[in-house]
Amino acid sequence: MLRRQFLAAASALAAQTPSRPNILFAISDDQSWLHTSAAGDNVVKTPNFDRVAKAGVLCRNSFSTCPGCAPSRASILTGRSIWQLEEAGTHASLFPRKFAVFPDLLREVGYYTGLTGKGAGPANFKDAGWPHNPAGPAYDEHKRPKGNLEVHADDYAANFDTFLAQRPKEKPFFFWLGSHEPHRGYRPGSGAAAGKDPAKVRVPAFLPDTQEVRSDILDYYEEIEYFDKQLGRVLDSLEKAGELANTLIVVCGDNGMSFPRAKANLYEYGIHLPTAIAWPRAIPGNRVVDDLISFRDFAPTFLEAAGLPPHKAMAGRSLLAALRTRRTGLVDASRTAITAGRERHSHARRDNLGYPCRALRTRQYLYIRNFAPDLWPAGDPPLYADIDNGPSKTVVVNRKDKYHELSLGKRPAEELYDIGRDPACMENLAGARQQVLENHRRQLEAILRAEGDPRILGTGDIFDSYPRHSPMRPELGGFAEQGKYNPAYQKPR
Ligand SMILES: [Ca+2]
Repeated sequence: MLRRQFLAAASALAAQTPSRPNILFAISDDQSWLHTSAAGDNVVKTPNFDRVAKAGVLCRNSFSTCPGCAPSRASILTGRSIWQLEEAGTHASLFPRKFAVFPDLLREVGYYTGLTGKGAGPANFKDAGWPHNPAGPAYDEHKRPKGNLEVHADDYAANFDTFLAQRPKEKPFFFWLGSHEPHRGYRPGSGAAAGKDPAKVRVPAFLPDTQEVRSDILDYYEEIEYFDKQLGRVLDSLEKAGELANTLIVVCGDNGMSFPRAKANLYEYGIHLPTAIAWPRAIPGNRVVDDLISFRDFAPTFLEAAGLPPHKAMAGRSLLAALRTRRTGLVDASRTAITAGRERHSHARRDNLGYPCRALRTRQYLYIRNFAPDLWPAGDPPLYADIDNGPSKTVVVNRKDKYHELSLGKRPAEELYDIGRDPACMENLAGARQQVLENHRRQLEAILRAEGDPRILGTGDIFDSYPRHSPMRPELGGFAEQGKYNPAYQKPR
């Protein structure tokens, strides 16, 4: 009934919106907020991210709801947080068909939709009954050599051109450009080989400052630049087709950089991501906005731009009103906090357990609640499989010092960081600022309760029962059966 009412209202509204915009959603894979030229990095070159930010808005405080690929993407598609997504709140699990995703809603009111590269996932859509990736039908024909080692990658821009040529001209379109970059693996030394200077890299404080780590960061930058060049060609195609002015463009990532204590962690480098938004016809450009924005706000924003009513199942709030103003800095006074969380990421612990935690980020502080502090946050030793393998991980694992402890050691039940002073999240102030801690704890609990998070309601083990549909690691012991519910944690719904 809800669905029928929504569609009836949607069609009526959509019919009254004659110049509905096209929507281009360009998402990189594993990129932290500081790593664009627009954010002030002097080594990585992202002229096309910057071009979107200049044409529109650079959102400097924009956060994914999860520091891992699949739950973050499911959250973007549904406008919900990971604790509202059942299996889709964990990595490489099912994506239940019952959840409404914005590309489908757009298609139902006349949008032509398509996808290249990485959409939702990794997740099992087929067994859940989806006809294709929830992000859209795939346009994935073209590959191209990437960089000096001739590694082949998707030519997203060529795929976009195919999509553009095939679209019915009378329809607005939605296109999801899901770059596989800068996800690992990298070609070791590719950044330096391309002429990038390791001496200029700013190494985050939680990583040891070694030549291996600097070189690894340069390789990561090289991958970001591949995404940016592809984005540039897509923008050129839009311009050539005369569609640039009436296209709402969002460029962002899905979770933070694939380095220890970043991706798969609720720290700043795990959830604070780049975001640039433009729509030349409707959004005044050349602005920087500092509101706290959640990636679950994108879906409601797209629906509003397309003339649709708010969707009741979506927890995010449209950004459109704030984007349409000419204001900079703090625009919407009500955006005082965002939330994020994680459950299972890789198969990294005995019995396929996750590392359950939730975070509240306010303008000054980041509060983290670790629900199972007895577990290993990066995965059981010696694999630490919640960190993707690479040179920086090897360095951190092999050192037996504070860097090892920061990334791999167990963590207390509560953490609190003063982000203005400590964006690398080095000094836990949970014991030192009691009042701030209590305020944040209370605020987070209230939000999670209101949103029905099983983890705060005492039934969070359900997340550990969900099947993993990607390969598992028998060397971790315990329950490790791919595609099966974990009998030890199976709870009735
Ligand atoms: Ca990712």
